[in-house]
Amino acid sequence: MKMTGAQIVCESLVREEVEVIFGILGGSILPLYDTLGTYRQIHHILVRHEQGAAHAADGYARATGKVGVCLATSGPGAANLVTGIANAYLDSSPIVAITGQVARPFIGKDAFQELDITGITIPITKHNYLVLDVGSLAQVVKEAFYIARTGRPGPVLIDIPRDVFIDQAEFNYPSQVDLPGYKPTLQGHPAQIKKAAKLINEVERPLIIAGRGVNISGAYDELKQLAETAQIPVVTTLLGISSFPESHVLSYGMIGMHGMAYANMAVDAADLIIAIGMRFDDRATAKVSAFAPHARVIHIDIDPAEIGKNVRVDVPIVGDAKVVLKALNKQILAGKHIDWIKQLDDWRRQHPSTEIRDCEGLLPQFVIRKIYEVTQGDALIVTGVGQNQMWAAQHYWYDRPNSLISSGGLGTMGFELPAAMGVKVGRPDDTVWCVAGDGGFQMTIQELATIVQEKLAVKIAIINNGYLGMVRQWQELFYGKRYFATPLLNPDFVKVAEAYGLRGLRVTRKEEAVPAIQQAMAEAGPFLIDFMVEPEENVYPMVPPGAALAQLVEAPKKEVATWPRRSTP
Ligand SMILES: Cc1ncc(C[n+]2csc(CCOP(=O)(O)OP(=O)(O)O)c2C)c(N)n1
Ligand SMILES: [Mg+2]
Repeated sequence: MKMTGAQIVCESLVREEVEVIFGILGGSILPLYDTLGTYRQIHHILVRHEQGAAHAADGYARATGKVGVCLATSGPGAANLVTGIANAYLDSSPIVAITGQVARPFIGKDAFQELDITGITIPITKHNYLVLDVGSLAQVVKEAFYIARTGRPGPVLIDIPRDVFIDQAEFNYPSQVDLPGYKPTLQGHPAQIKKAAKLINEVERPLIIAGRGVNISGAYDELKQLAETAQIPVVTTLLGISSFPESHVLSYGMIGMHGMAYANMAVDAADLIIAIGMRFDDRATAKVSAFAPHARVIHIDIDPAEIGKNVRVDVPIVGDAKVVLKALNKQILAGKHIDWIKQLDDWRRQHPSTEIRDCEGLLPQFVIRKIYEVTQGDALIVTGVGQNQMWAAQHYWYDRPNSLISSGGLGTMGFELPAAMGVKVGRPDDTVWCVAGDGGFQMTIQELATIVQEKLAVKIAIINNGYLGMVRQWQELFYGKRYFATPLLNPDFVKVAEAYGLRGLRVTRKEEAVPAIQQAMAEAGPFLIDFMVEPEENVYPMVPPGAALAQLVEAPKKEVATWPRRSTP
């Protein structure tokens, strides 16, 4: 049957089981929107800025494992997607972005709202397409979804000229994809797995570093089995948080610039690193030449380009984390490592890292802790970037798989609100808390309107320190306390909430925190709490830039904790 390009796109989206799309329309993409409006099985969410559409699609994808979809018109609409696409690219999140383009005869003429978006997004997409023939449209959509979700997931952009939406072609949705240059390896090489097992069975101080790849592949049980059978302590990267239950006796928290002291010390002392689905990002490794100086390294990753990129690897295994771990576990002997684990426990006792000091004022760490207590850990946490992000990573206790959603690779302020919106759309039955910075929140604040319009019960905690806090911390520690351009004059966020049509509360004192969080939870709709926290609180531990993981700085005396976050074994 003949269909228009716009119908072909919609029919293809239906075949891909797309239920929700985030976007904003405009001239070039209007033919698609006109048709999309007749497809009741696809819910279109009108965001207020295209960056919000991309982050929402990204959040949706991370929370559901499905491909998130966003739409934008040509020129400024497409350009506004760029930050969100880059964010999805760096965190391996599967999204498909569809952009309108000026009609074919206008391409290359600097036409109104013409922008070479495929050129712009080459380095930040897994693949992109400019569709010049309506006859190839179905095939392109099929490939785009396949590429986005398979192998190492990532964003794919499809740019479609206005007249291609109007042209007609026969619609046949391909049942298969065959891309000769793209065949992701899922099974690890048996000889490499054997080598890895031998090493694991031999060494004395093994350490697992779990990254986002474990969350993506859903290798929770396999990771647990490996850790428990061989008695190997587990640390995670920021995006690896919630890939292994943090209450598990073998869990030693996050490594990196603001990682747990004992986790970083463990990396420094280990004789074997088993890195799973992580890419040795510099925020995780700190000074890379001093990373794990005594360890041999097994690196399991689905992307061969990651092997040996930053860190020398002894046993590379290219494959899907779940598939590789299943095979590996068959060759793992029951182990003990009593001295090694005792060493880590001693370090944890000596350097607790996550205790919160007693303080008259409202501490941001305390706020996160109280959100954890009130939700009993049964929430999905979506963070901003900066101090709020690090406190959310350190002071909430993630036992549920894939329960922390955060911008790791790009570190995009403004991710929090639209991403939380996408998470709530994808997981409507879950409690979703958006932990926002007062700076980052203002970068995408307009999505409050979308949240209200869509009746999404996102709970928002603004960690309002009146600063671009993480940068202020660097100015304090490394730039002689010259707070240039970091203090923020903020609007009244409670009034902002009210203006947008949601309930809001301000919390200035410790005693008010729990009742406010409880009220937010009791409210059926969205709710915003403006937590006026201690303005100059710093994130510790901290590995100063350029230093090695083990050269971490712990909280200075005034910040020494007196209130244990959890009992240490
Ligand atoms: C879009 C963007 N611009 C600038 C930065 C640099 N940066 C990193 S953290 C930070 C401060 C964030 O302030 P806020 O959102 O209030 O969070 P806080 O650190 O105070 O918790 C800035 C400016 C960034 N990460 N992203
Ligand atoms: Mg701030």
